[in-house]
Amino acid sequence: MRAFALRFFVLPLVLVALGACEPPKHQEAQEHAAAGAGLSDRAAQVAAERKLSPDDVVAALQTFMPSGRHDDYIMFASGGHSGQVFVIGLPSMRLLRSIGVFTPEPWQGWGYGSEETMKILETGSGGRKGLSWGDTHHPALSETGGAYDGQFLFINDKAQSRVAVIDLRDFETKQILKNPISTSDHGGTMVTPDTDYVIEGGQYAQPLGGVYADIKEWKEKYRGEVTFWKFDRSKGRIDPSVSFAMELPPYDQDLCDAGKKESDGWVFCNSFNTEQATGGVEEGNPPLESGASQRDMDYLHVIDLRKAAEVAKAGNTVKINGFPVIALKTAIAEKLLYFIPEPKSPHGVDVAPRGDYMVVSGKLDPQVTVYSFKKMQDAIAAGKYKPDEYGVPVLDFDAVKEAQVEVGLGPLHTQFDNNGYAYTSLFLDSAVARWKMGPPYHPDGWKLDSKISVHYNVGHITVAGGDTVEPYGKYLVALDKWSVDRFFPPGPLLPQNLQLVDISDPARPMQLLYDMPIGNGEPHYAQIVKADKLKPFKVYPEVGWDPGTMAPDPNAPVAGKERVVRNGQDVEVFMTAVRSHFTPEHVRIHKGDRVVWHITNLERAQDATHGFAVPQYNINLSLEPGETDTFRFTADKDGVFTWYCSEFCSALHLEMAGYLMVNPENAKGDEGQPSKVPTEKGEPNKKHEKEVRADGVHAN
Ligand code: RUQ
Ligand code: CUA
Repeated sequence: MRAFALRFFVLPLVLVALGACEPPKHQEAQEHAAAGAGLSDRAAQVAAERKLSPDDVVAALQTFMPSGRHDDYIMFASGGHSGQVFVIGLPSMRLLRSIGVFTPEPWQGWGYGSEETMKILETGSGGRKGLSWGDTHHPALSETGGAYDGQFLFINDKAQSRVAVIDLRDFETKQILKNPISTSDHGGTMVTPDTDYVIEGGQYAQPLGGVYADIKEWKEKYRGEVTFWKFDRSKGRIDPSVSFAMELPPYDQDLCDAGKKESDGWVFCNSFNTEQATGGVEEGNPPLESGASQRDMDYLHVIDLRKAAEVAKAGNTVKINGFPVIALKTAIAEKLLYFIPEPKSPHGVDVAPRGDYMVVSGKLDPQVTVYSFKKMQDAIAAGKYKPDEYGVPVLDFDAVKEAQVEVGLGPLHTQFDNNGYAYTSLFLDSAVARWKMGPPYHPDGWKLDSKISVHYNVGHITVAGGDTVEPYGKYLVALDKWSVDRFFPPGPLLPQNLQLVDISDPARPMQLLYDMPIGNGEPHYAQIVKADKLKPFKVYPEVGWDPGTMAPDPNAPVAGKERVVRNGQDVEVFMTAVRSHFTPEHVRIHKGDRVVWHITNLERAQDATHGFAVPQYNINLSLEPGETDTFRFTADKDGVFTWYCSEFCSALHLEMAGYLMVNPENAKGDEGQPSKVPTEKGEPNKKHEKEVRADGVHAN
């Protein structure tokens, strides 16, 4: 390793001081060393004091960000059980944001009063009260032509079978959809190359539609499924009215991936329990995990999505909970679904950048299996298949297999770089294998190149752009489920570990650069996009902006027209916020009043966010510059509630407060308000009550 570090010409003085090398050989190196001479003594001293190896020093130099310098890459990582999405800069591995998605998040005012967010969370719960967590697995950036376009992000919740849409103009969740037919998902979210569809594959087979059937009726009544959500890019929402699902046999489906380029229009999903084991040791059955690992082969599901969409559009579906589902027998009759044997409890299926190969890893098989899309098509055309027990045509393994590469123990997930290499995580080995792709990527491929240890129990890995048609390469992040000895143990529950690995030059060994502990498990998958692909708002484009409609709110409170309007027991407050003042500062209401309260943040300066916290009413808003937000409550507790700005926005931030006085006596009509704040009588303004359909799509 030292020889490699030595080639790094910015370091010679450091390395000399470390006693690690001969003097720099090249003139160029000497000039660079001279440029850094002022710091080198001290740097060498620090390196020695901190017992840093030459590799450590290189890693530090590759990841350190001087204050104010921005990261080149942005990683969107699943927040696991937090139900959020983490936004992390690379190469520094600094956490930039946790986007509230399935779980309330108070700092962002996500689910703490803000009407928009409450409605998204409520409709996204599919009518179940009190669902306040999500198990996020797979973030998926929107794509155009198979490459990340930086516009939207999707993510699934395995626990409740849900899919969310995040708009990357403001990094806020805009929609959550409860899957109408399944109770758990896993093969989502993955997008088709132009984001026409967001794929959400199921996980554990169950009676579709959430109905009851005893597990003894498995073969008759339990089913798998995959849902194809149609994305309407112009609206920035999934449109459930043109989405559909496909019924699958009750083989627990696992991950999916969308075809691209030559395989565009096809979808590939794994399964891992073609044994149809159900567990039930207490009833004399084998335990689920061993029952599900009996067969040598499970099935890769190969789905003709384009044709399936036509079948769904023609109405050749059954309705389950009102949602169109292509029945299994229709899928077979219409030639929409094929199976391919895949070895031993597969987990990941990943489509190569040109769309020509599908790489599958069997957790209990030390090799990855590479299938050729062309061979699949040939086998389908030649009619070379036999039906499985549900009548699904099974293609011949040897006819469609391109290669198998022995990579190590417990292979899970594969990603690709820009040099024709593939990377596979090895859960049991706690390592990442780099292997060379075969033709047309490399004439002499399909072989293992090298491995790097990771710490520990790696699940997914992600390469920058590594699941697109044009991987950027350069960095790989291993998402490790265990960290064991890597960090100070904050009790018996340890952080998980995101490890940054340099893969920029296939001629150099992969090099570990950084360990990022993350105290919110389990990170599952992540995607890395170039930062310059993202064009987030600096402030909302206009004052009075409604992030729900991504347009100005016609009823937004306006400076100079702040007021409190009462109509019987209905009170509507129009408030503005600006450093360091809320207008009005006093609001007098009565117990039992129904209150609708709007606030506009008038600020135009970047980062001039105000909060709005009301004690006892569980309200905390985050009002970003220009934003208008609305909350509602019934005044069921009387007393005086000092609201305050919950962002330290200015020197007089603590003075940015006001008083909500809730009189215990019921309202008798118009109540006195401070004279500067006109009080009107009249109809409460209904227009702002944005209609939200049950599926979370705005009707207006
Ligand atoms: S996975 S267990 Cu993506 Cu490996 Cu969810
Ligand atoms: Cu506004 Cu603190």
